[in-house]
Order: sequence, then structure tokens, then C-alpha cells
Amino acid sequence: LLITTICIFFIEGKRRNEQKRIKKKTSKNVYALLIVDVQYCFINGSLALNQSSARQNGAEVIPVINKLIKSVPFDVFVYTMDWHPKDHISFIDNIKDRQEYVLGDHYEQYKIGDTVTYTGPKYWTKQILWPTHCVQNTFEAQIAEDLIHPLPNQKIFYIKKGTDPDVDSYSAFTDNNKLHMTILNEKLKSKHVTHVFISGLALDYCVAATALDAKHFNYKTFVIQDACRGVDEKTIKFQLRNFKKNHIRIVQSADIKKIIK
Ligand code: VGL
Ligand code: ZN
Repeated sequence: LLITTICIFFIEGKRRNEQKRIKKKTSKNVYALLIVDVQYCFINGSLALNQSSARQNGAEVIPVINKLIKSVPFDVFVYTMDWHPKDHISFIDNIKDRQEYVLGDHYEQYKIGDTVTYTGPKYWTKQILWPTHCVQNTFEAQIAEDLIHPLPNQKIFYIKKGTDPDVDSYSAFTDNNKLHMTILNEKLKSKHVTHVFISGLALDYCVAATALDAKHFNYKTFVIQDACRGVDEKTIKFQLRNFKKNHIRIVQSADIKKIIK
């Protein structure tokens, strides 16, 4: 009986491996590169990363991303844009107009970087206060011009986020309240994307939120560390640990050719 059991165990194992191999062969991997918020406001504009505590230079991601676009055969390219109306909830300049919804402290106590809880008008939402940035149709909301865009025959699309005045959206998939989705997930699904590689600005905010959502929506998710720059050392460290905890792989741009063959 023991010998029979061992034999069955062996044969079953072999059969499973064979099935796995076939599945791997027939299910096609589709690779997307997400280029998050490479806009002038984060490079040399109102939220320039070199002015924030980590003193990083957002422009440094551009040659890294350009090289990736030229050398790696991604199937889909997504450019995201932080795209706020003037009266956006994240702007510290708007706190006065929203003072009746500020929970707790008097609105004048708040400074850039503080978190305020707004009780309305549309949502109860926690918000970090930023300077006015990426206002729709302004120069600094444009995607950096020296970032190359693949040939038009390749799959490429643009996602605008943070357009609702009453809730912020760090993730390119969902708003911060997780109530509304952009068209990103639909678009990726329609192209049968399986793997999402994320680059851009800022590592600790919009890149992180987008990566966590990509994982949540079941994509194999990779953050390309040297193709990202962040706002703050502490939050960068926190999010890198958070990626590992959530099985998001942290990779370097030079390693990607080995992953995508
Ligand atoms: C971002 C802060 C505010 C980002 C956007 O793109 O990371 N950060 N809005
Ligand atoms: Zn923003």
C-alpha cells in the first residue's frame, strides 16, 4: 500500500507540473508601463520634489523612462496626469472657503503637509494639504516635453485624475475615498494586461497608491525604483516596506529586460 501511495503521489505531482507548464505556455503575458504624473509641477513647479524634504530631482526619471520605452517591448503605455480644478480640496489655499467643513482645529492653524479631516460638502475625507498644483490646462500640469511617447501605432493612453473638486486621487485607478474608479482598470482589462510596471512621481504618493491598487486589482505589480522619485524620506521608506508586505516587486530598470522576454 505504501508503495502504491508513493507512486500515486509521484504521478499526481508530475501531472500537476505538466498542467502548470501548459497553462504558462498558453496564457499570454501582457505588459503595461505606467508613467505616473511626470508633470512640470512635480519637476520644477509648485510641488517640485527638490523643494520638498527628500530633495529629490523629479527630472531624473525622464532619461530612465525614455530608455525603458526605447528598449523594452511593453504592450501598453499609460501616461497619468494629476489634473485638479482650481477649487480642489487638496490645495491649502482653498481651506478658507471650506472652513465650515474642517473638523477640530481652526482652519488657520493648518500648514502645508498637515492632514485635515473635511466633513463635507460631498464626502467625509482625510486630506493632506498641498500647495496649489497641477491646475487643469495650466503650463505646469503638462507632461514633461522631453519624455518620449511611443509611436502612435502602439497602445498608448492617458488618464487624468483628481478632477473631482471634493476628493483627491493619488491612485490612477481610484479616488482616495475608494468610491469612484477612473477608466484605467477597464482599459487595462480590455488589453488583457497581466503585468503592470510603475514609474514616475511621486514614489511615496501617487506611485505608491497606484501600485497598491494595481496589486488589489490582481495585476502582477512592479515598481521600478530608479524610475521614481519621492517627496519625503520617511514616507518613501514606509511605502517601500509596504510594497514588500503587499507582494509588489521592487525592481530596477536594468532588470526589466530579464523579466520581459
Ligand atoms: C501627488 C501630491 C499631490 C503625486 C499628487 O503625483 O504624487 N502628490 N498630488
Ligand atoms: Zn495632486
